[in-house]
Amino acid sequence: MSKDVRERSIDPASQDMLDLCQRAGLETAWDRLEKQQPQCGFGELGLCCRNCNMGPCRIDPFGEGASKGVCGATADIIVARNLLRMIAAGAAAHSDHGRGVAHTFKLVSEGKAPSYQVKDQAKMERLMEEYGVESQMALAEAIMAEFGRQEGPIRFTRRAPAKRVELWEKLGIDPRGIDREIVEIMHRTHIGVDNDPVHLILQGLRASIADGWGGSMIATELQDVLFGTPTPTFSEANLGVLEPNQVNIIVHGHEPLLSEMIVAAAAEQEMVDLAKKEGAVGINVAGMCCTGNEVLMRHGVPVAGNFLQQELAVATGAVEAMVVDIQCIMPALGALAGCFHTKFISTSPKAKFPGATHMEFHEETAMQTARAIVETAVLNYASRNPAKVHIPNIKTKCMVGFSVEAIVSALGGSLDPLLGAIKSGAIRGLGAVVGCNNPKIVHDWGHVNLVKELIKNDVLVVTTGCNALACAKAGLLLPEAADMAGEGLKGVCKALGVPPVLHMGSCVDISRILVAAAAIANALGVDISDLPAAGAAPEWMSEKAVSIGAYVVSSGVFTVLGTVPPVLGSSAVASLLTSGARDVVGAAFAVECDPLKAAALMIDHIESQRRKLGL
Ligand code: SF4
Ligand code: MSK
Repeated sequence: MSKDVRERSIDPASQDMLDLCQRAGLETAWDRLEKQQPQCGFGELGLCCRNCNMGPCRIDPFGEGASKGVCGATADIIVARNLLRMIAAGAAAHSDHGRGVAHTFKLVSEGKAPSYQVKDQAKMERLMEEYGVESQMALAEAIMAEFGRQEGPIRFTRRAPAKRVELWEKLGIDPRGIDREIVEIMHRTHIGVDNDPVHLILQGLRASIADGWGGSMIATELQDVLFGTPTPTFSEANLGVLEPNQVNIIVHGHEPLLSEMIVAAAAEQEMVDLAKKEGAVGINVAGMCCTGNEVLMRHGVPVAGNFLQQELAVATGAVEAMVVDIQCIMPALGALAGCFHTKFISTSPKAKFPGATHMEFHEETAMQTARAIVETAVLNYASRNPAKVHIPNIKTKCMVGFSVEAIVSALGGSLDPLLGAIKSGAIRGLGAVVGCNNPKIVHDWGHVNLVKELIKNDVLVVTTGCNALACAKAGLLLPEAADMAGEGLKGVCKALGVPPVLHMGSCVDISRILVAAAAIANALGVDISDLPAAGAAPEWMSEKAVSIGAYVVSSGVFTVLGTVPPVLGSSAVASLLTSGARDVVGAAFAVECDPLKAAALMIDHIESQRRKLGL
């Protein structure tokens, strides 16, 4: 094996496939990152502006060239505006996902989406009570109205502790409608509108709160209503879940709306019989990224990998169909799929890709589309070239599906045992570790090392997204992983039979972490910012992660980023985010690329919060 694959990933299955890709001349994201070197220094610092056609303008960070854009915008203004546009894009992505689920829920209540039913009636009734409405239809309409609401508040923001809501109101960042806040960012960052960096960033926080406590939370809650609230279940993770003798269908992206139907269609006897007729022994659906997390935690569907493994999965030559919906899908997949028999199938009316076959999904005909996709995959099995098949024989068992409801139930019906363990010091605090992969960081290295260090120090970890999948592959989502934890956490996990790292779902399910944090803060009679808790995104890359970071900090949680955000071109913005924010929202960001040092920062913070609480 060549040396550099170990410099690209710590995951043996990925190393195996990277080695194969190198030998076969198949290009991956790591190769393309190399070809991008050196990356634009102005872009890295956030110092270039294309917001009008007098530009593009860029500020010389060494103070020798231009210090202002043509309009007079300074480094501080340009960096703040660029950051805000990242937040807007991230909040838009999560919230449009939430809107899609809300739209489906509305169609179900109108009887227009026969493929779907309400699976969690009790949760729907709790939501109806929360909204003060009497019918499913009224709930659907009230939730849909959250997006276009001209005045606040967004209902779910009131799940935050009262002190937090008061603070948001005082700061003027209690969000109005979700769409309104995103539009206002685009307006304020247009040339010649808002040119005060602090004022700009406060609007970024407001829009991000509308994401976390709005769009993302709507997605989570209604997905639970439609598809069931996750409960702990066992499955497997990594490329070894692909089956050599079965039709392999990968569902990739973020929305479970179609993938739920694909899982059901692939289990139909008619489809299985067709697969057998085509020479396969069955149909194997596997997940990727957050669509993978969704079907993993609700159905135990095995997951083939996280963000940086999407190309590696196709390169196994054993994938009949790579079915994608929205977000985190590399446009490179089309050309790569063209080197194999793999059908690259796009399904969202919002997302088309070069080299893809488009089989458009609509809620009204979801099951028919799912069947057509599964049939396409099955009929493609005969085109598989066995000489090109290489599936790494590597997969790991995992325990997933810790919704807040499931955590409370594992604790025997209330949060008290958890609070007791935190108070006694058996559990020092909570670490929320989330986010993507990024080839700038050795794949999974940041995730796995940070999480291992936290649990070793008795910090209970909750995880979502690609971090959750990195932890699954590393065996950290198993009750046995408690042996890697410190004595206190180990004792609690062994007593409850749970892993020291709790899988809470997909990216939008970071809203579950907010709900859990609010519940713990309320039980202790404090604000979220007082809790012995810290967050981290060790390998983040997406704009959604920027919005997530902003709403997590706005909610009062100290957060460590493992890749550097493009803000260092403005010392004013950088210091606002890393220290000034503490005086405003009670929490701030830190940037630390070394996962062990990042863990140390989180542990220091947790210990100092414990001292302040007198624990
Ligand atoms: Fe340049 Fe100002 Fe236009 Fe940006 S908005 S491109 S800084 S002139
Ligand atoms: S999939 S946003 S790479 S976590 Fe949610 Fe992973 Fe990040 Fe996409």
